[in-house]
Amino acid sequence: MLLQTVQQHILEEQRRHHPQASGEFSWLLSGITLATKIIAAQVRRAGISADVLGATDNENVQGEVQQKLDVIANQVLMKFLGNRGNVAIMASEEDDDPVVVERDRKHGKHVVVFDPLDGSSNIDVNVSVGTIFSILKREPDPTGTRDIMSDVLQPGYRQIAAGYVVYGSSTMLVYTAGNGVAGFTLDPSIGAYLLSHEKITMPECGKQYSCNEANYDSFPDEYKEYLSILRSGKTGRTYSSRYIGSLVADFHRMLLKGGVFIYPPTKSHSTGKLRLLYEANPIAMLAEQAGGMATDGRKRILEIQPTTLHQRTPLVVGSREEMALLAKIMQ
Ligand code: P6P
Repeated sequence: MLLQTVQQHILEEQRRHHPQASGEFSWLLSGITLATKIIAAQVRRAGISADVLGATDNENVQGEVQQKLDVIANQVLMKFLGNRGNVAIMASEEDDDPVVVERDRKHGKHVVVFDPLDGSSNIDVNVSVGTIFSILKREPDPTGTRDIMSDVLQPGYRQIAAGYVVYGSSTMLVYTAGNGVAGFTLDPSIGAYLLSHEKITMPECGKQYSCNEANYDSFPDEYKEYLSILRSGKTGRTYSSRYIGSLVADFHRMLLKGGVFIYPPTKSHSTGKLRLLYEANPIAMLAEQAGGMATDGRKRILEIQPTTLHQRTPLVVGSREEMALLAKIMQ
């Protein structure tokens, strides 16, 4: 395997697929790689640094108690994406509204939507967490007067790139720019993400499903039937249940091993718990680019037209065979 950094990989990709491309995208992504290296360093030392472990006294727009690391991760991403010069708007799970980079509002061609530290309630118990990002294009706005929400509320098929960093047993960046999925492992000894998974493809089927079964009683009947078939062996495969409660970690397993991740509507979240713009959309782009599928149970995630920044959706994402079975049940 080539010892290739993210920047080298992107430039290689652009040379192959977009020879006319400027270095804009690779410069933008360098903001994410730098920010997530800083976040990784903070996550790795959370237990020994009282100023980063634990919760703040604040709640975010979701009504969730903000962990100190949530705030740190959000600030770091805002700083290193905001100074790229080609990002006009940033929207975060942690903030009520999008942030406009005023000096780049007129000419900036990108919008970045992100969940700075997904699953952060797991940090105190040393469980993997992640950063999820979605990159959208926008037309320049010469007058600087366009409604910014029209640039943010784009359906997922409009993403030009998407990815995540999983802070697990190793720190891995997984991203796609529409030409397949690549994985990079952070080498802390040199502070660089190095290509470790050149082309990630999701197996056609798997042996694991991932779901919070504590919500089973409030699942719609079709999901109960679906889980019953997976458990029964009627597919010809026996399944194990794996659920960490951290989307990036649960999805990363599906991406590499195959299977299905299921977050249906529940009693407490009747429209689903996961957020469309900065969780479901980037995960769905990665899944499709790796040969898998992602729906809200019925509709392709990437075709959902967002109406609000923090809107939620049911999410079922995984291998083609498991997704085909669900589609058959939902007919
Ligand atoms: P539950 C973490 O809070 C998160 O947003 C995702 O990372 C994860 O998949 C989900 O919520 C877990 O939700 O209801 O199973 O605890």
